[in-house]
Amino acid sequence: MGNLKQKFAEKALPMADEIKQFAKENGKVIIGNVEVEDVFSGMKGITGLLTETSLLDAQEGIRFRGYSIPELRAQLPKIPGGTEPLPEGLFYLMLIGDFPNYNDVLEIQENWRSRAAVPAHVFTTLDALPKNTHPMTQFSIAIMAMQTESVFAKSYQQGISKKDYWDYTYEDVCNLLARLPQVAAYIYRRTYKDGSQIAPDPKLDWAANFAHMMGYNDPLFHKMMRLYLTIHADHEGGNVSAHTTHLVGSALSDPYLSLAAAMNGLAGPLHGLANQEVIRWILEMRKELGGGLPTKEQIADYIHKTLAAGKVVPGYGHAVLRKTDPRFTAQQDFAKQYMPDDELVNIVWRIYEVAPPILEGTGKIKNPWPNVDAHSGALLLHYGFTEYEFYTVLFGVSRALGVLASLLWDRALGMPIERPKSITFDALKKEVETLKAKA
Ligand code: NMX
Ligand code: MLT
Repeated sequence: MGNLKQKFAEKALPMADEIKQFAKENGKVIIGNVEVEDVFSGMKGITGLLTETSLLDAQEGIRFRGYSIPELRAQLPKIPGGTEPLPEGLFYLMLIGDFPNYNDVLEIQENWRSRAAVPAHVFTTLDALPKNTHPMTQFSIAIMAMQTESVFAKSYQQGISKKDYWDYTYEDVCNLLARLPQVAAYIYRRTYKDGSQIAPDPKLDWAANFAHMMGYNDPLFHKMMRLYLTIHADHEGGNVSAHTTHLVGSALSDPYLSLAAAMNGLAGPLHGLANQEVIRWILEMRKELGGGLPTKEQIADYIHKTLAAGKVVPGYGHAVLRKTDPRFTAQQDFAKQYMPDDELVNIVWRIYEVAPPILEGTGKIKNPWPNVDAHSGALLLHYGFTEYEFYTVLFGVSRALGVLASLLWDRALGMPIERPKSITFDALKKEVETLKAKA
């Protein structure tokens, strides 16, 4: 058994027993109320999931195993002389709970390199799709095509014990993480670069190799990708992609089936697709205004126009956060260092000055502040990565780290099938009447 797998088993398996005991002793303790409004607001007020990999605070933002984004940037291992974290190290942190050292990260890189061969039929499947198929659709189809390789699905058919589910899941999770960059790069090159493919470079780390296979070899782009793939990895368990992975996985659907479902959720414009929508929105605004850096008044007018048309301002708002997303701030920090004069970056920063008071002024938007998607496209465009319909695939490759780590936790902790109660409107009205009469 590899080092990481062994360490994970030592960490997670005793916790499964602890959880059983905890649930037995505390199962009836009330930790929250369900209110009628929760039924109509996407269950946001209900705590109903256990997720170990990260925890979100509405004011402070995300913490991965207790560590904030600035702490990850400071403390996760980096390439020699590097300044941004290696996302492989974050995967270790999400599984083990402690920071890895550089050798731990090298070991993960070596392990994933040994698993990286993508079966040929995945490429054949992709080649059968029209080139104008949205990259997220291609990505999801490719993950489904890879499901032929599921160690979990094959082993389950042969008959395995519940206590070993996590072991086979681990194999699928690492195979997927090893292969996703090449699959994504293949989609990028077939869609936008006449299909000429670039072989992986075994000397490079996971993020840099991904960038290299897409055709980007600027060391600063590699640096940016390490940051990008770290900060998009996880956002506790209730967001659409994480929750979908958990929900589909709870039926013992294997990691391929679960991740493909999650990517379909990430492809929605209110979730991960917002990163493409932000750039589309900014480029349309700039075109309409004749190019250049718009004034604050022009941006304000464009925001009012967007709202008046009944559309959302992409990159702003959040289901949980009530402050500027620290993932936005991390990207802004990077941009201040490496591209302070970039025009598009300056538009993003100017929108940040103008949008919050306008959104707040509507009186209904709970969070007027920017989220992760408000900044990411401008960083990519700076390096000539113009194909914004691909941006959500980059988010997806990163998000796979978090949701697959969580799925592995689910298997190790023996989490059951998920099945929340639903109710008809009539039944809800009757229940409310009865409760009111009793009160
Ligand atoms: N622009 C315009 N209207 C908004 C925005 C926005 N950025 N954010 C929220 N609203 C509206 C929302 O549509 C709802 O309107 P209505 O009552 O007419 O249905 C109202 O404000 C209340 O919504 P909230 O409770 O503030 O937000 P909710 O939790 O429902 O939704 C988002 C959260 C993130 C879906 C929402 O803020 C949004 O649509 N933002 C724009 C899209 C976006 O950037 N998504 C990316 C999220 C991060 N990610 O990567 O997943
Ligand atoms: C995410 O990264 O998943 C988004 O910020 C959405 C969320 O947390 O609900």
